[in-house]
Amino acid sequence: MSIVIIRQDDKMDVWVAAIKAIAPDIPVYSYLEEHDKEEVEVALVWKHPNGTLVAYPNLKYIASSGAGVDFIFEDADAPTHLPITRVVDTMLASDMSEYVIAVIFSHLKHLNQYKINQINSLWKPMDYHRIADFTVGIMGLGAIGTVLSKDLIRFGFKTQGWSLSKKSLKGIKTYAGQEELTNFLSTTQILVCLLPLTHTTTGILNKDLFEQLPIGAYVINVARGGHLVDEDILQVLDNGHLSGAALDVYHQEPLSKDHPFWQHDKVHMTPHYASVSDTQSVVPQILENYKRMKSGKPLLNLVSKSKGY
Ligand code: OXD
Repeated sequence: MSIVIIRQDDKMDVWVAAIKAIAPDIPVYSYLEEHDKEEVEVALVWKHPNGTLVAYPNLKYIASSGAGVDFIFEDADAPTHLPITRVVDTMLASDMSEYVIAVIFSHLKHLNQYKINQINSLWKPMDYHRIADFTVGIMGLGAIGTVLSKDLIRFGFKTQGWSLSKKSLKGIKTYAGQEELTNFLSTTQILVCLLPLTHTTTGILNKDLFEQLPIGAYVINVARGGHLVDEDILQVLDNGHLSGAALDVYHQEPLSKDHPFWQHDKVHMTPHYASVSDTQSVVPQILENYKRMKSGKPLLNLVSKSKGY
């Protein structure tokens, strides 16, 4: 009875070692090494190559090693009738919150523009903004959005949130559903997208949405590239409706070298690094679910198939 790890990045060995360190009795394999596929009960996946899960006939559940599970549903061959779990982790949430807050402060103080000015040897002081100048609107009020909202409030930001279904969070005004989206957008000067990627949210960051934000609004997408319509954001950045955007996720990762985002003065880019599952923090919950599966207890952090997250 074993766990297989299937991912395409360079962290396979780190995950195998992290599980072995805590649970030396549980056989754990990289999908690339020789192993008995019939013995495997759990697939711990992160952006696995499509089609790789079908090789395991006795899987009991699929575990995403991140917060997102969209890539599992995108694999038409994945056995999505099985239970799917995801990571809900305080470190993943606080890392994301720290990243978003760093980007917001950089925007307030024009640090991106000053870097560009420095490269051009340009001495050009600008008026700066203060925390009190902006209302931050968070789209997606799950575990990560909740931590971010608390941190923003601690810094003194006026904070509000929007989610697909109604949520109430201490200290912030919340909006829900399509019918309240316009009101939420019209009062949001810095928009942070933390939504899960599902059929409902694909392409939600589009021209129609951007035009409902106040002129000069700033957009931060740390969720998935699939939320954003790239041509639409370029259009509203170029016509001045948005003052800038910080993007950490893209339709294609790594982003192709000829994509216009790379050279755009108003786009601040990072390579899907805002918040990455830390093995030390996450492996205990992966093993807790393994134990639960073995003893017939309900799994933690189960994904709702109907919602897609
Ligand atoms: C995640 C991510 O979903 O890193 O955990 O994007």
